[in-house]
Amino acid sequence: SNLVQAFHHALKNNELSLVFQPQIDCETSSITGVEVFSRWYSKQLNRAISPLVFVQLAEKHHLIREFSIWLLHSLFENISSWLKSELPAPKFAINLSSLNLHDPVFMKQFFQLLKNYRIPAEILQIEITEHISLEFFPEDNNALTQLKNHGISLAIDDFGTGYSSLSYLKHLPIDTIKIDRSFIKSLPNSYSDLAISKAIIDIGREFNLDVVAEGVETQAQLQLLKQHGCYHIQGFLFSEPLSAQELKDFSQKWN
Ligand code: G
Ligand code: G
Ligand code: MN
Ligand code: NA
Repeated sequence: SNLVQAFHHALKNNELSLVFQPQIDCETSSITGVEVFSRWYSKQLNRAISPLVFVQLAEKHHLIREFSIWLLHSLFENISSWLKSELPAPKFAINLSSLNLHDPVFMKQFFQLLKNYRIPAEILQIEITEHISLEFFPEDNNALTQLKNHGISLAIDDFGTGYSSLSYLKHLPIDTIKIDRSFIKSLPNSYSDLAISKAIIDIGREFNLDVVAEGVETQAQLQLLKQHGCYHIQGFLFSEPLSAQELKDFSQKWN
């Protein structure tokens, strides 16, 4: 289709870019991490296309390896430049497709790139969503264990929205869970969303996991989360996703 062709063109012609959303530690008032998102503005189509659309497209049309490799190159360039600056480096959290984790060629390239760019593995986190069934486990687990053994940390994105959250915790070497924006959105007014958010924070405490709240937009949400022991906050309240330069400026203000 038109869109597939345009995406192919985009991959070859540098139409994709990265943006970075800060994650703030409210206890120390510092940036502990950033989540990396991709952006695509197509010159041919004369509009921006959401990653929700083009990631699915890439998955469907066997372009997901090429896309995620592009992402790694672009990210590692950014990280290299960051490490040369005086600024303390945050953790960079990447969204990978589960197809990438099933792709041994991709995994091999990933570790090769890490080495070539001399990126310290500890600076990376991989976000996996739990919208994939547990049947994928034996294999996934393998890729995830490899990542973990290299020193890369693992986060479960959209925690609580899939159908196997607790099994994930039991079976995978997870470091971080992210409270999905859908549970934060109606705080502080929704009793059930508050109950769920509190339960997730408690699970984090029991399993000794880092808990990051996503999509925090208001002071009232922030206060409530802090009150219940969640101090790692990602959302428009602090910042929307930023360009690399904007992130450096933002970081300068916070450190
Ligand atoms: O900010 P936003 O509209 O970018 O993100 C929409 C969705 O697209 C989110 O669920 C996010 O996880 C996903 N997404 C954004 N960038 C990437 C990416 O680089 N890779 C993958 N796999 N998903 C992404
Ligand atoms: O990877 P994930 O599905 O969690 O992606 C999070 C999505 O939420 C991205 O599209 C990101 O741009 C968006 N987002 C991040 N913070 C906020 C926020 O505070 N409010 C809203 N409405 N969206 C947010
Ligand atoms: Mn994410
Ligand atoms: Na999420």
